[in-house]
Amino acid sequence: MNISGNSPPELPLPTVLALSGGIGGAKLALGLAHVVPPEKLMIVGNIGDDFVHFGQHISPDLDTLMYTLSGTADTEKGWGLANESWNFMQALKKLSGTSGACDETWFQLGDQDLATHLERTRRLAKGETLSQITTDFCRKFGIEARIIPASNDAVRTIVETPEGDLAFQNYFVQKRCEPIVSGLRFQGAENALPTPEFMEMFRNQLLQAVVICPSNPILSIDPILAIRGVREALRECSAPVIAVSPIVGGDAVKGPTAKIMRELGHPVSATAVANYYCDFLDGFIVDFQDEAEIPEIQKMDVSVKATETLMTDLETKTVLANTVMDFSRHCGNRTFISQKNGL
Ligand code: FO1
Repeated sequence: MNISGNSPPELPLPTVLALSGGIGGAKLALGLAHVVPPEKLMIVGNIGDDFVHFGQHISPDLDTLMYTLSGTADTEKGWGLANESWNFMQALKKLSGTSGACDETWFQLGDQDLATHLERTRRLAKGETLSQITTDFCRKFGIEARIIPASNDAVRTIVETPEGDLAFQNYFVQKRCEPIVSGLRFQGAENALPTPEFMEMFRNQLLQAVVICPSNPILSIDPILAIRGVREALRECSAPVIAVSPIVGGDAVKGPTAKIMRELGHPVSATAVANYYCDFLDGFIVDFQDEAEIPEIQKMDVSVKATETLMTDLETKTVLANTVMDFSRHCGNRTFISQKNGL
């Protein structure tokens, strides 16, 4: 309610839904934010990487999205804030030493970034949802598009290795992705509910496109798909679902995607990524370098387009985002595709 007692005007429902992890996905999310009117864009971020460190709730992918879309991200590192200071870390290192068994300085928290985690944790403890807090933070960062977590419930990626189970950040940052991955599980996903705003998108008759950003399919998108009802909603949604391959020239652009795919027995190829999503996919965008794989992917009844997928600056991000949106229009709606397939 506002001061006059009237309810605030209802915001129009967004019509483009993007699913994203951190660094790679956030690049396309930024491009989309430049080509889709901001009130029409909703970005759902992975929360499988979230963890509690020094008692603070850290949501790396939501923060990477928020910092990237607000233009405040450290684009060199891909995470954290630009022009960051590290006084907290330096003071912490002095106290904990470098050899102590309880040294927790392996996870770098910049001074300004720390404020995000402290304020989030304080508000979660007061009973606000992660979605409410993220929405409010984004507004304060001047972001007009909506960024929300995939769920307000806890979903935690557990990496199974020969050394035992590792929480995601212990695997990713502390152990630098070195242990062999024998399996992954998303603790809590089976009982977690998707955020209501996320599910509402699938009921929106005006939904134009669902975009799976070029994030790691196994580490960043799968924790979203594992949440109750999400994969089914994607299979049944009326709008075209378009994914962008994170593989370029048979390798991952950055990060451990290729290593993990290999260790889990998946070929490192655009085809393997398409196969991962093929039960709900209408369109798939591959890099020019992987063009030879198009006939194989088309066998999955998926439309495929080759383009330049490397995003090195704002222009390449917006060009790719425009290509994705044009391609989604080309892919048409699900009814047409179902008729085409005689389903
Ligand atoms: N990644 C690192 O490689 N090292 C870090 O010390 C680190 C700290 C960090 C702090 C806040 C935050 O939001 C993200 C941070 N990341 C760090 C990135 C993060 O661990 C991963 O990039 C994502 O979880 C993977 O998407």
